[in-house]
Amino acid sequence: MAVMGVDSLTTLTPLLLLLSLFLAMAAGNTCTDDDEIQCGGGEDKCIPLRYICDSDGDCDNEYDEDTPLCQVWRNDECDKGQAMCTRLGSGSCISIMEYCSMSDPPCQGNLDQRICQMLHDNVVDRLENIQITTISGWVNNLVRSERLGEEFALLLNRTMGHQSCPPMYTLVGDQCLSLFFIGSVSWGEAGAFCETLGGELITFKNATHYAEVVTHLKEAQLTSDFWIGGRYPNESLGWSWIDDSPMQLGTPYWAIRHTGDCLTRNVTYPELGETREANAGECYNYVQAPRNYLQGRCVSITYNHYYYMSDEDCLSKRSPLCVLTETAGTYGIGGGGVGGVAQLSLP
Ligand SMILES: [Ca+2]
Repeated sequence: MAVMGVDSLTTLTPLLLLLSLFLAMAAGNTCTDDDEIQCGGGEDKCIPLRYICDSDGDCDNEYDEDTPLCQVWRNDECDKGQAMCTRLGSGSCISIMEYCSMSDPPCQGNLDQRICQMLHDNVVDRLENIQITTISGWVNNLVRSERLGEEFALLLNRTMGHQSCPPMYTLVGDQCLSLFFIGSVSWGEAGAFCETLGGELITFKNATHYAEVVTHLKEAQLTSDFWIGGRYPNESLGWSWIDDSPMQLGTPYWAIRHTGDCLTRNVTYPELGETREANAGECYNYVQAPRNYLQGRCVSITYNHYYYMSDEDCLSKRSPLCVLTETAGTYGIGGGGVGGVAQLSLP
């Protein structure tokens, strides 16, 4: 029998210590074993799934023995840790883990979906604290589409309904706007669409007005691109609003674009009749929209450009951003929210 000498033991001990420290660190935070789940509540400890509701507090916070959680975990239909799964015309008790991961088709059954969320998050929590946040494989497409419907209704309410505005419009500042993010059309079609709603594509009166609308888009958490009432009809009008008044160019309205080219910029001093390169010919990698050479003759505010204005191809498809132009009238009856009521009063 080989006996390890004293010398080799003393060399080995620090290595073993280091190794065990490494293993301990690796076990922290996330559980590497598929059959394990983290304790939660700030505890890094991982416990085997079978320790959930085994009447023994394994997590220091004892979330693994939470009474409401265990009522679900130990259900009447099946053994502890199992749930009745009905799919493809037959039902059987399977482990909760399997139940939650089953898809195409998913299990039909009475298991509280918060359990599946907990397993998905891989963190034990008290049942009342679990929020269903994930749309994943264990939710069928019906549930998924219903969830999308709820989000859609929420967005519609934020963008196309207000008691002070007619249907399809919401109040932003002192104007009724329609942020028709659900459809996208060419610039000309967008204008026609606004007209059918008693409005026109929006024109910005000044920087404050512009900031107000952009802030609303951000708050409504929209991610669409919108057509506004600016375009380049010909050289004599240049960039102008649909009433032919000139659009102000530059900051704070227009987007900047990065360019691979290194470009110098000119400054002009009309009093001196002089134009020269800015900052002694220093070169810059950004240009500001609209382009000098016309690629797009229509003005859009895009999500890509954080809703700064940019010149875009008039045939590209974007959502209409309409402003109500009718100044009087009574709209709808009763209610509120989408299609809501009210005497319309605009300045
Ligand atoms: Ca336990």
